Amino acid sequence: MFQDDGVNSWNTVMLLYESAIKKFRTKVEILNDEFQQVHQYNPIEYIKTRVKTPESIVKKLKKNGYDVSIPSMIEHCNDIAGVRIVCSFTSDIYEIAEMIGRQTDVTVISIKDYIKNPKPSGYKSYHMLVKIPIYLSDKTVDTKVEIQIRTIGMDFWASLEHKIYYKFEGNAPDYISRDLRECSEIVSMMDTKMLQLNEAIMQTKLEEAERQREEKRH
Ligand code: 0O2
Repeated sequence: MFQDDGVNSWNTVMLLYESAIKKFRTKVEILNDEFQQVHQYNPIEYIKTRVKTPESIVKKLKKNGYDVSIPSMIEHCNDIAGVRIVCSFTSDIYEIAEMIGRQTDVTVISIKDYIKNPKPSGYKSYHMLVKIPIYLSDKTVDTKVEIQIRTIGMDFWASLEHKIYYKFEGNAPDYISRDLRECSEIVSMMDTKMLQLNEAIMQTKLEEAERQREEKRH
């Protein structure tokens, strides 16, 4: 399938993508710990990572009309290394994205904001395509990672929609597609409500802390 006699052997390329995921996961965990110190809560509920399977890579290359070779997949398949960051609140998504963008060794290649511009399916998520340097023993290789940042609600919706999409092989009846879009709206309403609740709780906590400080002064 993938044959290449140059330095880009399949194993080396996969090692790079796996290393990029490892490195990125650690970065995000550190940011989460720092966020916990500053804001007194963990914005990240969980992180999922995966390296795309060879079958999936071949399918995507063929679908988009590219030849099936290692250089072609490095150039055209942007989501071989995938990191999904699932947050508590919509506001966390943008803060995390900014924190990632500020890392000096991360180069942001492109951003797709499917929260501000949802897909026709109702899909919402914030996508970042970045590259990070991977230091091997004799060279440094910039490696691409696709990051998807979303709330638990958006993740719940996307997981179910993905299953349904596959069940109908992309040809779901109209009423199912419509209901899924409606569910996406419900998830957005819930996200907004949860964010408002969290802000109200944080405000109450601040006021309580202020009241206690005042009591101590008198
Ligand atoms: P999988 O199995 O999730 O890995 P590109 O990836 O940039 O070359 P594309 O396809 O335009 O090209 O990228 P896009 O749409 O920005 O993002 C692709 C990924 O986002 C998908 O990966 C899904 O994970 C997710 N996604 C995009 N649209 C939808 C949607 O309508 N529903 C759901 N559930 N997920 C979506 P893959 O490669 O499809 O597969």
